[in-house]
Amino acid sequence: MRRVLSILTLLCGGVACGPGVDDNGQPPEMPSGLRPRRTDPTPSPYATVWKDFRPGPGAGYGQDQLPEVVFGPPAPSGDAAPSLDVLSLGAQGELVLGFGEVVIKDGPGPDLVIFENPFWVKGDRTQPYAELAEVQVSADGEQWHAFTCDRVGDGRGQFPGCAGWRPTSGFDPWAAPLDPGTSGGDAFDLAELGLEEARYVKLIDLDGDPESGPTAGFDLDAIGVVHH
Ligand SMILES: [Ca+2]
Ligand SMILES: [Ca+2]
Repeated sequence: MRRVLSILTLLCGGVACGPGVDDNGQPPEMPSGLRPRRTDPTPSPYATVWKDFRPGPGAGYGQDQLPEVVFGPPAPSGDAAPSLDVLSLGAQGELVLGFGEVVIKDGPGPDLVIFENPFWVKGDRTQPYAELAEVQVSADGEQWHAFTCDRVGDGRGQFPGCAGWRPTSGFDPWAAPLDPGTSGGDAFDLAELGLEEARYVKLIDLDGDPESGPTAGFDLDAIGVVHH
């Protein structure tokens, strides 16, 4: 089952939760003394570089916590409720993150994992509360390669090639390597695109409803690298 309206709208009371980004899509400047809440090992296998954000209509949620809300590991809240530690992209919004010195490499099987905040509606694994995005990767931040996303789905709650439908599991986020089999989230394999490595990931919301602001569209929690 797909739902256009975001449950987070209820939690934000239908009003903007954050101060927003500037005209260039940049996050607000961090107040002095404010540090990211997470202590990441070096190098972190999660996104650490803020590259670009073009919020779509209905965005707003999470923007008061940029950029660290999308850095570091995911903050799973179980299969039955959404993580609130996310950034909503808005309808057709776009976000690009990087990984610094960490290069995503094509190893056996999946190479990166996208963590949105889907959950199983009433515990039914055929009914994820899915909000989909297309995933693109790039080695230089200029030339992009898109995974083919089946946004219609298979009718059993799976949307192959898309991000935003497989819940995050409770797992040790610093166990190396990151294992999509235990972490949950949506896994992607560079080999499907014929690529050996990538440095940037772009997410493009597919089905967000501008009327469901400030939580419209895909809600990013984290991006993790499996092979690097
Ligand atoms: Ca691979
Ligand atoms: Ca969501």
